[in-house]
Amino acid sequence: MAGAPTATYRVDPDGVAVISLSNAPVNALHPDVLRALFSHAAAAHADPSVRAIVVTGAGANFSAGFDINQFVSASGGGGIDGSINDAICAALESGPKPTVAAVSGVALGGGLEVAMGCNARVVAEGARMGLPELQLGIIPGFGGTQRLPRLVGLQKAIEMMLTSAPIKAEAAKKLGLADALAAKQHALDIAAGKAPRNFSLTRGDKLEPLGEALAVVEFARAQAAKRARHLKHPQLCLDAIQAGITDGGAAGLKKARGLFALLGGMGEGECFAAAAALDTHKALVHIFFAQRSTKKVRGVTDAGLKPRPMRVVAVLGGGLMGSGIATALALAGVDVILKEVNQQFLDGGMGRVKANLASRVKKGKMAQAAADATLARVKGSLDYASFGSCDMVIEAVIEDIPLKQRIFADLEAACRPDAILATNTSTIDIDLVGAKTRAQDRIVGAHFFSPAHIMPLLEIVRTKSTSKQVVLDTLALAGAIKKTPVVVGNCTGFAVNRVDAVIAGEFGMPMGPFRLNDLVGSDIGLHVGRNFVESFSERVYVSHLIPSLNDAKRLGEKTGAGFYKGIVEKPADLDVASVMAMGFPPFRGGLIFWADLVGAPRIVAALDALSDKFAPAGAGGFFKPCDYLRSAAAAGRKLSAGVVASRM
Ligand code: T1G
Repeated sequence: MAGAPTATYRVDPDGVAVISLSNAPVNALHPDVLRALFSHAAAAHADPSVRAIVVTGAGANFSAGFDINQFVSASGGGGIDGSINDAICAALESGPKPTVAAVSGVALGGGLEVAMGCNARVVAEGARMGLPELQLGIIPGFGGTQRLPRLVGLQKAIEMMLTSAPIKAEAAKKLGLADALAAKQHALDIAAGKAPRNFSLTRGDKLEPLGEALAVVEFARAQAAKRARHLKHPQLCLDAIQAGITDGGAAGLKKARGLFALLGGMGEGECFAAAAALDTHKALVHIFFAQRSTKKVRGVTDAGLKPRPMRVVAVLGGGLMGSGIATALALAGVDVILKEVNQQFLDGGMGRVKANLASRVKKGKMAQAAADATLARVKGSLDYASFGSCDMVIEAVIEDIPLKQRIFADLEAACRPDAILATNTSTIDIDLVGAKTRAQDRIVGAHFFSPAHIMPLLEIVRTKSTSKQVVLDTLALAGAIKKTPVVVGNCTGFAVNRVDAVIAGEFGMPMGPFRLNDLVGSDIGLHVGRNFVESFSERVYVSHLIPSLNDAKRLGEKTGAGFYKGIVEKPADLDVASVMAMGFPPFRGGLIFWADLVGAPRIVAALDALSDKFAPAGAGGFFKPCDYLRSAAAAGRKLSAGVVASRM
């Protein structure tokens, strides 16, 4: 059980005060942590027995930055009165005693800014440091726009802020962001005058001359605008950096009256507040938590079960999908058996895995030796002889029901009784795939998106029989191979989905027939169908599909299920899926979040207008807003408040 957010304090026998940021798991800077940090620092400065101060993090990490929950709860500074930057200056940078940050794990955002407020940084191997605030639609708010350029140079600092990418300990040392000695000794050396005491807010030795510095900022502005012309906050970040360059770091910061205050001129504070007021910020914070919430599945991750390690995973089929899945697994250190039906196909599959890894080497994402070691983890096979060693099998062969049924029956015989049997099908009912086995409880859908080693989403499809343990294990595997999982229910709509996708996407109709049916309602479909049968009996085929849907009360959106079901657990899952699989822009927060931001009334109005526009061509019905959308608009209700249906 994690303790309350705070910072602990002790003074060791050498007169070093150690302040430890404490808020498991990543020491996020909750206002209580900041308050404790500043008050302990004040105590240390006032204590004559203290010669130097070391700031560190409890556990494995220094700090992942400001507590992002505070943005959601809209409590803003959470009671910090707008003087965080003043407090960092007084408590860490320019108090009577020297301060050293001892960094391990991550120092991100506000965490790195606290570390930069200290007079030196000592960084452990494997540590990662960065300012990823722009990824949340805000800008560094605790002095990062002023201190980072002065520590690592303007160009590198801008790159780090605009890309949000962290750097590793070794690079930090090379750049001058880290000082390489042991923290305690370094603090004592500064106190004794044996090592320089750096004030990163005011030093200027790494900054280019004014004209050159402004040109660097201008270039970065053009680049940022080209990369994402919709986004304002990167320009706000550059505004803050520029203000610090023209007026000096202290002046740039002086105008900042704290994290969320709108007081002051064009300093970091104002730019922060301007960024924080944008919808982009709300959308990106939503996506941050939505991505993490997909890993929590009610009744599964809270059931007190432990995920079993997936050490050996077999992949059936070495085509584009199978080889991509094998690559993703091997990259995560999993031993892979890649099975094909003949040597020629197997050679092709292995070749594709090799090519995937070679492309990573070419892009500088991994060393050749690491690629060789990864490839060595993939063993080819033409039979099931070694399948007894598998913790899991992922089938990725062609979409053929009898073939898959045969394969799953073979797998049941070849694998241990506890092995997970997963299918990558995107179109076939998972229950049907496992119909010829007695292994339904360990059959699950593991739906990757192509190319599987690159696309970040993994849809985990559970049937009514899939056990909690199997869902949990597959969730854990998704984490291990760095995929964002979304757990969805099994639905025969997969096939329907495909037909709709072909007609709507490739053929160009705005909406597929099954989707349209769900929008209009199967009851209407039945009524219209009967009219057709009566009037044009020789020209229609009498299908039992629509009457069956009516019998099952699957009338479409009005009853929450039609051809399609509601198959996701929460609206945020749809947001994550739309961002990860459809390329929906993350800064808009995902499909449902965006719709709520825009508001149901605006969407209804736009759809009505389209409906009117296309009515003369007989296509008005395609755009007619459904009852759910209309009722949400009329009641001023959020769409996410009642979303149950997924129609990706
Ligand atoms: N605040 C609150 N919770 C956080 C958090 C944060 N900053 N960072 C992580 N968590 C939670 C996360 O929700 C999850 O919770 C758990 O920690 C583990 O995270 C003033 C304003 C640190 C690299 O943007 O990049 O400082 O789901 O599952 O893969 O200028 O989390 O378990 O309940 O992601 O090992 C800037 C965000 C803040 C860093 C760890 N900082 N975090 O990754 O585990 S704004 C960031 C991360 C700021 C200042 C500004 C990653 C991580 P739960 P996880 P992980």
